[in-house]
Amino acid sequence: MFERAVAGERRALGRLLTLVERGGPAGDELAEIAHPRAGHCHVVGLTGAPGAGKSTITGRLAAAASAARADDTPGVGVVAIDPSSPITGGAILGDRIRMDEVIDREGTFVRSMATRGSSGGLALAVPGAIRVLDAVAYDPVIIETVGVGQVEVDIAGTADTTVVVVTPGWGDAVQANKAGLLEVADIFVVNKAERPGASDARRDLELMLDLGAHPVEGVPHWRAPILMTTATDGTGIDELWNEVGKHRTWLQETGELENRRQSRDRFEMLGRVDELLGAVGRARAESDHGVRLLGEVKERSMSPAAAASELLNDLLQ
Ligand SMILES: Nc1nc2c(ncn2[C@@H]2O[C@H](COP(=O)(O)OP(=O)(O)OP(=O)(O)O)[C@@H](O)[C@H]2O)c(=O)[nH]1
Ligand SMILES: [Mg+2]
Repeated sequence: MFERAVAGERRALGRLLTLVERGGPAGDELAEIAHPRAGHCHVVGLTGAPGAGKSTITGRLAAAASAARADDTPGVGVVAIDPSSPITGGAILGDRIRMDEVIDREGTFVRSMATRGSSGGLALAVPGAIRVLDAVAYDPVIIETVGVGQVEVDIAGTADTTVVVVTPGWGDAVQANKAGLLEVADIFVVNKAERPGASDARRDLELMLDLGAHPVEGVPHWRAPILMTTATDGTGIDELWNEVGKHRTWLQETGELENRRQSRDRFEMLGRVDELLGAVGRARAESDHGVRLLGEVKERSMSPAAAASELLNDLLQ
């Protein structure tokens, strides 16, 4: 199936991404196959408040990127993380429709992933999806997440280039700051820039950047540029794409790219460690030993923390 996806079969690629989402042995086997062939694509994370225009921007960016692609490459991969539950799955469809209006179908592969309340699953599924798209030569890969929870911010923050989208209006920039988005932003976009208050939003961001900027000597510093876009009609999208390219070059020239990739690998490996250790712990909690320890906690002769250490004692040496 992997070879068929490499040969350009979109259905095969879709099925591979389903395997990634499901996890388990097939997902792991796929990672073994894909990992040696990955590592080439530029990962762009796009994040911001609900309704800021992320999907519209993503569609436009993907169109700009796929127009610039070489003939022998498949184009742009898009992973849209949908924070809604599977029950209210309508939002996934909504994303599709908004993106479909602007997307170049030939040169773009769009995949929605639902969080389904399992942040751990998502933290593993996203790097897995990037790896597969990368291995079958999609470049760039754009990840859209709603920047509301820590996991979403973490995911956006593991991209090579993170774009934070805000809109004009009271406090949007301040909210982005509170959510920890300012620190992870490589590029800011004030979208819906045709609306009143757009230049105020830009000024707020400039101020916050000034306050937060502490360039350290000897450490490469990138000051996040602030771009104005009207995604609905495409204004400013070429400039945004251009800025993503500049950031990519900067990452390569300063060695920051290597650093980021390493932290992405680390993020994924540690996510896996959590998962594996958690599984071991849960299995042991069901054993006689685990039940006995839980009894001690109930009798208050042992704290839950001490019981957990005891349960994993041999692993913690
Ligand atoms: N006026 C105006 N509306 C815009 C602009 N960009 C997007 N919109 C509209 O804003 C709404 C939300 O756009 P989306 O692209 O779905 O925003 P999103 O951030 O992906 O939304 P979620 O994924 O639901 O968080 C849609 O109705 C868009 O048409 C813009 O530049 N100006
Ligand atoms: Mg969206």
